[in-house]
Amino acid sequence: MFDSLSTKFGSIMKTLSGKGKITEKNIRDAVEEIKISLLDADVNLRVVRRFINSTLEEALGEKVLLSVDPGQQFTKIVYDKMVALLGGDGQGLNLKGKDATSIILMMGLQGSGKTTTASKLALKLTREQGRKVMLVAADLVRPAAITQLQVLGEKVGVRVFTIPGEKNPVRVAREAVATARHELYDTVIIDTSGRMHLDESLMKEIRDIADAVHPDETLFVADAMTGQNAVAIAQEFEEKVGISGVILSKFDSDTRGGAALSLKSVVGKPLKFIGTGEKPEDLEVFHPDRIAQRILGMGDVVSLVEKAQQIYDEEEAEKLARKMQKNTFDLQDYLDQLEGMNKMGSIDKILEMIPGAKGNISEDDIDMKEFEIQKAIIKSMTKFERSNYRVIGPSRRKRIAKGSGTSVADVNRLLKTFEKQKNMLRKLMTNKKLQAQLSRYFS
Ligand SMILES: Nc1nc2c(ncn2[C@@H]2O[C@H](COP(=O)(O)OP(=O)(O)OP(=O)(O)O)[C@@H](O)[C@H]2O)c(=O)[nH]1
Ligand SMILES: [Mg+2]
Repeated sequence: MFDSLSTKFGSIMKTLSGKGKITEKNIRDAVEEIKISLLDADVNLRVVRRFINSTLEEALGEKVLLSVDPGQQFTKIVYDKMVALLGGDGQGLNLKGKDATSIILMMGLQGSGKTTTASKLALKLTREQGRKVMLVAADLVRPAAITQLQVLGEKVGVRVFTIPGEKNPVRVAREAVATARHELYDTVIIDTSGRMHLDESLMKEIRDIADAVHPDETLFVADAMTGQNAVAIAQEFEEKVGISGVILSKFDSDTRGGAALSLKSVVGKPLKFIGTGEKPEDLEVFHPDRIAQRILGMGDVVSLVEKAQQIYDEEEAEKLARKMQKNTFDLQDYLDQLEGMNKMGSIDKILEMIPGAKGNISEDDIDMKEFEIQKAIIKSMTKFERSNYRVIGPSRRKRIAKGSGTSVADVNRLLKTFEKQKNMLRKLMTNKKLQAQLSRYFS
């Protein structure tokens, strides 16, 4: 998501950065280009207009035109506006303490991802917050819906409440909540049915369930792939039922992302989570600042480090971040990264999070076979060579190539790639803002 938007923003910002002086015309041109790329990305027209006007107003102020680094000032303004557009500070769920029973109601159109997301949320709340969660099968429309939730519930180790044969979803919801209170579950997640299109009976059904159980969170699940349509539907749910937050599913899809950028602004409700895949773990808290950084091509180092942290143990991740900060990242670290990569998920997802990686690293670089070759090469190096790549001259290259069953050209290529990465990391780490972010993260 946001791929082409991010590429375009990257080049717009690049034109302005580094200029000692920029004129009003430069800014107007850049803002015009931003406008076009937002519209191209399918962002709601009203949202674009508001975004553009407020950016222009601020950017034309003296602060930018007369500042020492106008390009940077301009980027900061666009970044701040983007964060605001996406919803300001990230927001989690508003649930009661564990001594009471909190209720989450999932809603949305058919196929938007309600059932999958309900189970992802159950896993997250169980695993990360130690909550005792009950899933409730209140989709009684689609015949296989109950079984689907049961299968998912089993996968994530969460109980699924059903009443066999019952046709009234309100009764299922009510009884589930009563059971949960009685058996001291602190969280109840109710999966409801979706319809192909908005219709009165769907709205009424959801409203009746909400009236019966008084949910703490009514989460609207929107499919990122439906684009602008998702915005209109969310608005409808907000008017008819009331929503407390939005979850954007299928964020991993190859869509332009305009819906995500418009939702908060049009519906006025925060985006709380994003679904990033089909597996139960693929649900992330939505952080407006990180997404804004990703869109502006500033990358998403914190998410990346967090992801790494889930895989390696904490100590390892911290070591890596410190190395990145101190620029002592060596071939051994590179090897460790390569080995961890399979575990971290698709290369694409990772590249998206590395600032400057998109566009700088070509398709060839992300060839898995190439990674295997690189691993073999580093493994044929001595410990000394791994930590001092500069000593690897022609004769060592020959030996390493032979030892790893590769060619000298392969070794040369690996060293070049490594050097490029190292330089990229160095540049990244001299970026004060990111550095501050990292040290805040690891303090
Ligand atoms: N790639 C990807 N697929 C997803 C994501 N979330 C859900 N899906 C897939 O989308 C499809 C529909 O998901 P469901 O959870 O069944 O959707 P639903 O809203 O419950 O559908 P109904 O109950 O029929 O209304 C499934 O194949 C899911 O695996 C996501 O974040 N990424
Ligand atoms: Mg469902």
